This record gives sequence, C-alpha cells and structure tokens, in this order.
Amino acid sequence: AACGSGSGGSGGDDGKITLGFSQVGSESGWREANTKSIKESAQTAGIDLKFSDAQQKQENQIATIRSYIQQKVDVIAFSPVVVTGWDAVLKEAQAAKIPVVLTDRAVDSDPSLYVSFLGSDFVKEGEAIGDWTLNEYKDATAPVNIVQLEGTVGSAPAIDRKKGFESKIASNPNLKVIASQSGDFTRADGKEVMTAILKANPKIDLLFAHNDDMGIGAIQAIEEAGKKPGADIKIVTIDAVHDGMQALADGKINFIAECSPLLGDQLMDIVKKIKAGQPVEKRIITEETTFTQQQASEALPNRKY
Ligand code: GYE
Repeated sequence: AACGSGSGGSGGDDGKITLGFSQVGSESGWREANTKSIKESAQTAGIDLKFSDAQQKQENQIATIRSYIQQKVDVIAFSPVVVTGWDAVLKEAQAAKIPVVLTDRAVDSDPSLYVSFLGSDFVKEGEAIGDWTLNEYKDATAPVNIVQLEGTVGSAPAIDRKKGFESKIASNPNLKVIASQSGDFTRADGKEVMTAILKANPKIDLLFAHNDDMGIGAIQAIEEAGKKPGADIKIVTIDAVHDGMQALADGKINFIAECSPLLGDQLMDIVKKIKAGQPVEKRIITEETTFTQQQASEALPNRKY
C-alpha cells in the first residue's frame, strides 16, 4: 500500500488499504480472540494489516502509532491500554491527516481527535453483575463480604465496570466490598492477588473479577486455600471467553456478563467507509448478553472462542 508514495495514503502501489493496528497486549483469552478476529477480518476484507502488540505498555503504543504515522498508513486503529495521555499523539495523527479509530477501550481526549469508537459499554457490564448480586443476596440479613479484582489500573474497562457494579450494589447496605485490588486482567496476577486477599480475610462470600482470566487465577488460589469456588465463595466475572464459560458450566463460576471480542468485521467496515469518504458513526456499541451456569452449558458447544 502507501509506502511513502505521496498519494495521501489512498492505497499506493497495490491499491490495498493499509491499516496500522496497535493492540494492548496478550494478557487474556479475550485479547487472544480479539487479535484473531482483527487479523482474520483484515484478510477477508483484503486490507493490508500492520499489527503490533504493546505488551500492556502505553509508551509502546505511542511509539507504534508514531511509526504508523511515519509509514503513512491509510488508517490507524488502536485499543488504548489506559484512558489518559493520548492527546499529543492523536494530534500528530490528525496533523498528518491519518484518520484514527478506537477499538474496545476509550480515551479521555477530545472526540474530534478520532473518527469513531467501536466497543462495549463497560458500565452496563458492571451493572449486569451488580443486578445479579442484588438479586442473589436480596434476602441477606447479615453483611455479605465482597472482593473485587479490578482490571488494569486506569483502563476504561476497569474504571467503568467498577463504577457500574458499585452503583448497583449501593442500594443494599449489606453488600460490602471488603477488598478491591488490580490483577491487571491476567490469570497470574489474579491468582497472586487473591492468595493475599484470602490470607487477610477469613470470610469472603463473593468475588467479582473484572475478567474471566483473573477469575480463573482466583479459582486456583481459592482451591489451594482449601475452599470450593462457586460454593464457599461465589464468583462472578466478565468476558465469557471459552475457559470462563467452561468454569461456569462446571459450577466454579456463578455468573458471567459477556463482552464480545469479535470486533474485526465491524472495524474493517469502518475502515472501508472512511476510505470511501462515507460517514461513520462516532460511537458503535457492541451487543452482548449474560450467562448463568445452565446457559453456559447450552452455549458452550457453539461458542467461537
Ligand atoms: O475484558 C479483558 C481484556 O478491554 C474489554 O481487556 C477488554 C478487556 C477484557 O484483557 O479480558
């Protein structure tokens, strides 16, 4: 595509659209499915994809975006690891007239600095977990001790899922968050942080992990502490990736709010529309559902990831 051909990034030598994509990392099953979706959809759409994994570091993402600007790609898309700190590089892209699409996670920059934002409503996901919790403990007469494993500090899903959850459970004073710490969305950190929390808190009734992977790490910690996940300590998570759904069907997780990683096709549509000069929506929200243990058993055979 546009290898500095001076064509204003309109495709260049082979006529293909070039998309530069900066991925957060490979921290979770969700991320793995998201990367696969983006790569497969680019291929199907005939879009030339430049892909880079930032290993959950903002400085890596900024460096990658700068290199995409230098290479004069047609469109830049990225999933911002954290919400803040993007103004400078987004202004550089705008000055170079390269349209930017956000996927999955939000930024706090002025919306005029990007064309579109495709992804989930994370507040709603947190609220779905909150609603389940309210119903599960509606007859509680004693305090319910809740532990929260938060996602990456400063990331949109961690901020919004916490907000959605806590706003819902606030209506029942028996529901008490006794510990809330980040496990950076990884299985390893989920296990480590939960091990420490279990040692400090003899009575835990419910764990809310901001993603399946941290929940699965915590399940290992709970089992090693001689307790039964899903029974002694109930567990609710977000994502609904394969391993999470399996743990749900197995009774080790009690409820999952879905977050769809399959953003590839919609992203490629947006990229094509931008290059064709067609209008695109500023905010495109992914549709998602929730799963009980029974629903997970039924859905598992047909899940794509
Ligand atoms: O929930 C988590 C991943 O940004 C929605 O990032 C995404 C989150 C997802 O690491 O598993």
